[in-house]
Amino acid sequence: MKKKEGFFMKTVEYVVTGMTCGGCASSVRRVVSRNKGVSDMEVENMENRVVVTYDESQLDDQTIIDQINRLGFKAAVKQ
Ligand SMILES: [Cu+2]
Repeated sequence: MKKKEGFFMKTVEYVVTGMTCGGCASSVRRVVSRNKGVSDMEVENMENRVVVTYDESQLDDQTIIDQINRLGFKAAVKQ
């Protein structure tokens, strides 16, 4: 966890299954990147991988996971 401009940023990797094409990846990107506090995001549907860097005073893992699941995919924090 590093301090950046007064906020606590963290980078979390999620395993997301069900993203079968670039369109799936775009919808995940669109929904999650809209959250306040997201500073960076990577989506790789071929690798079931989503990486989000966010300010944990504004957002949390469960919110991100719920948003992805609501789109019809299955998300979990990578262990
Ligand atoms: Cu798709």
